[in-house]
Amino acid sequence: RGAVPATQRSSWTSFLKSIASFSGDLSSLTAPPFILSPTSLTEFPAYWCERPDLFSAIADAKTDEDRSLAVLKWFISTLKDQYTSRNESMGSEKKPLNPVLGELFYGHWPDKNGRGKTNLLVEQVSHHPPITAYYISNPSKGLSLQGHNAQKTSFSGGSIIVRQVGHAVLTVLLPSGDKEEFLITLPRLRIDGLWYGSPYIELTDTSYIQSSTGWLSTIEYKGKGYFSGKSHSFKAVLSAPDGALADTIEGTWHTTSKNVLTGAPFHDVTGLKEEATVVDVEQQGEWESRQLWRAVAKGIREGDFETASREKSKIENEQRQRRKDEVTAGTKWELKHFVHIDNDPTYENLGKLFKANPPTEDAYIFQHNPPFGELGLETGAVKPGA
Ligand code: 0T9
Repeated sequence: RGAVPATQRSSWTSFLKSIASFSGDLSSLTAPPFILSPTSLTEFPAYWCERPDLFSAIADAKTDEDRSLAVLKWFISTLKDQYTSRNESMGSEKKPLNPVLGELFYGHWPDKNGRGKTNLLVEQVSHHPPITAYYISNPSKGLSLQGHNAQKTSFSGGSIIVRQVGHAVLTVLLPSGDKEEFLITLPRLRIDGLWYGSPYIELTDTSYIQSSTGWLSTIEYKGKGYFSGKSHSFKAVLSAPDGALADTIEGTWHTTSKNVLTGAPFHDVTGLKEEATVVDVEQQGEWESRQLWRAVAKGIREGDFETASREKSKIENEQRQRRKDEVTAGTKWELKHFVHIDNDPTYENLGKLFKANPPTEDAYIFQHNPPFGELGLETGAVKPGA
């Protein structure tokens, strides 16, 4: 149990017991200090774009097949950042701060080498269960990614099993004026290494990227002992609109992969990622994640867990009071940037093509509304060259 500090052993054991006997919203359980991260889940959508050149390259592909390959390459290249970056920066997976309703996170990646500027906007649209909605856009390239994330968790064989609920839709405005959409579903996660106090994620099962042109990527995830025998392995198959197999890619998503048919290298994430540019915390509004969690994060970073937990309670109490006041006043919290719809037509229509399970999902639609503009972030995707 090497990674658990001696003084936190019993508290880690009881935390694991509470996970094992609990199913539902893990984010609300109190965990021992050594496993706490100073970062809120509202920052996580930034992982979609920490390789902004690969995102922008989607717009430069010339054929439907090449565009689907570019989307697959970008998607696979996000996985290392999404699922292993806490291990790299903090030594293991950690428990993120549990966002409050209305929490916001804004950022961007600057224009460099003609790749265009990429904007990131995130809003916490539900607290219990936690649901995070995001909109990422590169207007000069005609690209936008809209999605939301929630999790359903259970415990099995000593690991936490996380089914991701939600999906993303990537929209590409083509030079012809046509619009191509990609429905992106999300892999399942297994959180291993809990007993030793050094949790890490393995991806399992299958996820899909379905284009409105009919091209489909089917991505299978395996850990140690399958395909290549290595952890973080995947195999992706690209099929044409008529179902014919066009390409097979194999490798490990946190390093490199290659095209099995041609032997050509496919993705490579051994190089550096690029974190989003975010305004200094001093200049952030009170609902912006780093400002909102400032005192808690400072406590966690400095090992002052008394302050961290006192500041966390303050935020939680303030939230509880807010919800009570709304009930008394008969009002409802208004989302700032998104509108909820019960049935996403893009999910339903594209999902049919690969028999998505579930067959329908809800979505949060970005409203292209202020103060998006005031933040110096361009609204919406515009036609390339327009
Ligand atoms: C969307 C991602 C998601 C969010 C996190 C499961 C998890 C919350 C959700 C799925 C992102 O695109 C990708 C990466 C990591 C996921 C988190 C890993 C994790 O452990 C947490 C859960 C809620 C816990 O904090 C479990 C308890 C903890 C002690 C284990 C480290």
